[in-house]
Amino acid sequence: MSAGTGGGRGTGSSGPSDVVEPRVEVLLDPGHAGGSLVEDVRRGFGSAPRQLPPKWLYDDEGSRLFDEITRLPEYYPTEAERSILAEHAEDIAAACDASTVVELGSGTSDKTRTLLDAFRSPSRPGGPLRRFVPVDVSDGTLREAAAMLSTRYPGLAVEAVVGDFTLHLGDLPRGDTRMVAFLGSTIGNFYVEERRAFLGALADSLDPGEWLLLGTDLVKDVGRLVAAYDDAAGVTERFIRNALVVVNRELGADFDPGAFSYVPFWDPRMERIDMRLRAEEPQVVTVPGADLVVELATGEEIRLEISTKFRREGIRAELADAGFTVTDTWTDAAGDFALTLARRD
Ligand code: SAH
Ligand code: AVI
Repeated sequence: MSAGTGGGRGTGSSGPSDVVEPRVEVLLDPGHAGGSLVEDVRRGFGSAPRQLPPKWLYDDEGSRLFDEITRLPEYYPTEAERSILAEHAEDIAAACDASTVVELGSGTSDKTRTLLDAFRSPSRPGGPLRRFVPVDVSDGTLREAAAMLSTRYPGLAVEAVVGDFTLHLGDLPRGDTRMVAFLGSTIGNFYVEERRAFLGALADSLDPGEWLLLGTDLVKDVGRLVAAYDDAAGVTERFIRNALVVVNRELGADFDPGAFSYVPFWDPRMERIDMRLRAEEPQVVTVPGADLVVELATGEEIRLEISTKFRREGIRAELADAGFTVTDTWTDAAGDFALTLARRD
């Protein structure tokens, strides 16, 4: 997220003819980084291992680095999910009667275009999609994507929301039947308890009969998994290290990102990649904005992100617990990634 998100609630307007300018609603308050980051730093740096929620990875530079990650040869999830969408977007659009698509953690909405193409088809059984609501904490990336989509889909109402999907699910636009798309396996970046809370809150925010399209990366060969998060070009390392730069900028901290080494590893018990930074020397870091001093011994680690991998039966069970019934699941040819369509009970 950018410091100083700019704009206000509903800053967009309708343009002439059938071109609809994107509306951008800002739900993050302007002091977001100063408030919520302070709490996250105080709570996270006081726990063992020390940690930070992954949303702080996505300032403008973090969003740019993530985009670079999606094009790395080792990072297979984006292309795997794209290939499922290329093959099955029409099946998805035909299987659900939504006239609004909400996309959580939409980023550049790059893959989403394939889905929107299918939903916009005049021959779609439920009629063409009326509204698209991309939701992201990364203000600049979201605005750029929303403008691109309004140009590409004249007549589609693009109503972007700068918001946090752990806080703002209850504030999503209502009215039509909605399908919430949560792609990219971003759900894997939650801890188990957070994932349960998120799915519960999502179910609460939807009416019976509304839809969820969930992208999940599947458990596979450990060598491929580790390589995807420890790429030869070092882009993932820069992405993870950037979180310390964010804390320096937003809270005036004096982390030296170069004094840490990047330590990604597979946790077989939790079936997740764990991405940490390890102090290479003893350090005393001051974080004035959080009124905090962090003392790190050599070898001490900060966990910046996890990326959980899933099994089909686990996805079905977690969705059922939250109040969803799975109606379809599609995977890519290699069985690396799954897209699951589920209906709110
Ligand atoms: N959906 C895209 C992007 C995935 S990267 C894809 O499949 O490629 C994760 C995205 O989620 C980023 O754009 C990031 O800014 C956003 N994000 C991370 N935490 C968030 C939160 N708590 N609320 C809203 N967006 C969040
Ligand atoms: C956004 N999310 C699903 C990515 C992942 O694969 O867990 C973030 C990422 N972190 C490092 N590489 C990619």
